[in-house]
Amino acid sequence: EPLVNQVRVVAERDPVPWFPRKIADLDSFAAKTLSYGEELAADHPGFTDPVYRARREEITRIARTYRHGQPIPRIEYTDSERATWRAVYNNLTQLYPTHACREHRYIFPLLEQNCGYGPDNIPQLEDISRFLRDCTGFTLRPVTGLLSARDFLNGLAFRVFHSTQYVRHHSVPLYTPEPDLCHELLGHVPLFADPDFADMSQEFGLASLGASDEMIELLATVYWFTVEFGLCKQNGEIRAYGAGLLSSFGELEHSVKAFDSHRPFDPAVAARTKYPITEYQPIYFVTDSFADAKERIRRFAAESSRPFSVRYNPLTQSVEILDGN
Ligand code: TIH
Ligand code: FE2
Repeated sequence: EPLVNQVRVVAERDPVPWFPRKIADLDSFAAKTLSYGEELAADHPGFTDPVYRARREEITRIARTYRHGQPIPRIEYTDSERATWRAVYNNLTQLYPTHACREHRYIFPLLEQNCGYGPDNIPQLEDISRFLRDCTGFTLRPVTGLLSARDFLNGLAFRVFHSTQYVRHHSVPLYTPEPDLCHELLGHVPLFADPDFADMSQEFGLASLGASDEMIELLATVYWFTVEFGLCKQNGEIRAYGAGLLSSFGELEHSVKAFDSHRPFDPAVAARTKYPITEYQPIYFVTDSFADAKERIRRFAAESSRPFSVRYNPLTQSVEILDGN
């Protein structure tokens, strides 16, 4: 083949987007956080209440200056925030025995015993992060609001979960369209203590490193339909494991009995399904087990055209490039 053609082939190949290679590289994300609320309805109460906005500003300052390795600063929550937490907590814990998956129900009492979970106390990210590290090696990092899908997923490759630290607006305790501390602590945290679920989450992260924009979009969509809004079948019953369900009293109750909306989990199908972010989901994907979901996600990700593969080295907390260039 003439040299000129070969040169063109090389030049046309898309450059690999930058990605973090060691855990401290995640420090660079803070400067790129999307300003919060961009994707939400302008009439959301959180964005029109000046007192609430000021409080958010105060809390998110922590996330902007946080660096890897530091303890996550503790927050003294206000009476209003504690009342919101109590309402969310008391409502949801009533539903968990009949609506939450086995893994969530198993971990929850451990969080009450070890991390100060309870209706009268808002647990601190630092205590939870230490607990998770002992369980599965997952840790938390505070985040101001929405990261790009790429940055958020990249964090999971290092078993790092970016968590907000502010509480939802007091007017909307039972459903809110944005992540908040109730969503992170009641929805996400219990599952990150489960080894299979932790592995499944890291699969998303590893697949996202240096992936094309198109692949990031597909992975973020599969993530949405699993880690955020996934259902599973256990002992013949439909249960929730998605954090967006486990943190929303209204949608948790709705989702498990919305049989017409249930589909068997297939990443290739989920990846191309459209979804709303400010209302209940019209479609829920149902999986048998996290181990099975992880395997399907891994196979789905392996079909991507990324010219190299990666492996996480937990001893050095860094990513090794296995082949390619
Ligand atoms: N809707 C969820 C709740 O009310 O707790 C919050 C979110 C889930 C996913 C994105 S925001
Ligand atoms: Fe979430």
